[in-house]
Amino acid sequence: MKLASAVLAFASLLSGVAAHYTFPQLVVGGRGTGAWVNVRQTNNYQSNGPVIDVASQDFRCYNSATRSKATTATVAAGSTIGFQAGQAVSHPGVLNVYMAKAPAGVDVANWDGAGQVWFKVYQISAVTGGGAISWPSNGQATFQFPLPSSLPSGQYLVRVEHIALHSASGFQGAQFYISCAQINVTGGGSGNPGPLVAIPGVYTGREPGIMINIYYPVPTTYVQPGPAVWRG
Ligand SMILES: *[C@@H]1O[C@H](CO)[C@@H](O)[C@H](O)[C@H]1NC(C)=O
Ligand SMILES: [Cu+2]
Repeated sequence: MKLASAVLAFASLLSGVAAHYTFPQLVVGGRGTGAWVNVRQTNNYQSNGPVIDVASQDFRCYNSATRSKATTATVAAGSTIGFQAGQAVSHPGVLNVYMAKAPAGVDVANWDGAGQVWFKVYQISAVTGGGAISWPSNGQATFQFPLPSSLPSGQYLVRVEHIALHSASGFQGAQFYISCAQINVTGGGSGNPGPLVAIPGVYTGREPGIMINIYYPVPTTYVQPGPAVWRG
């Protein structure tokens, strides 16, 4: 009996770990560019565990332990890029992608993304209605989105964030799965991306879309965390 419950507890621990995920690949031209090639290797590259504290420095690129840099991929403004997860996203939740332009004369490989410099370029929210809420990002492994053609040329960090909400009814219950890629945008325009936010800083952790019980009562609306998407 004791052994059986220990086995069960261990099995549920394993399934909990297996349910986690990372985003190790940038997608360019519809193809993954290899794990941790254009994406900075994150601290959780083996554990797949999430970030919980939205105020920590690791909330930006989650690489304080690896201190990793990546190779910078060259992509055209107006083209479609994306991220590929190591295994399909396996928690109900929502996705955001933020970008930040490295200051003039600074190689993005040597830049940490500090300051009020991030804008949102893509999101996948929840769908509500008919007494139900659904999570279109759940079960997907690849997330692709267009770069606006008016995006200025230059080097950028691109940060993906999946917010898992399966146990988010209390403060710091939401789980953030994060990584940052490096891109060099060519053929860009003269757009003015915004609104700009700092990361960390963009969230308190108490937003209605972050501290939320998704099961009961079933939410009738959902407020996507963060600023509006900049569409160029
Ligand atoms: C970015 O692209 C420009 C234009 O092709 C090129 O001159 C520059 O060397 C590239 N920089 C990096 C870091 O890839
Ligand atoms: Cu998990």
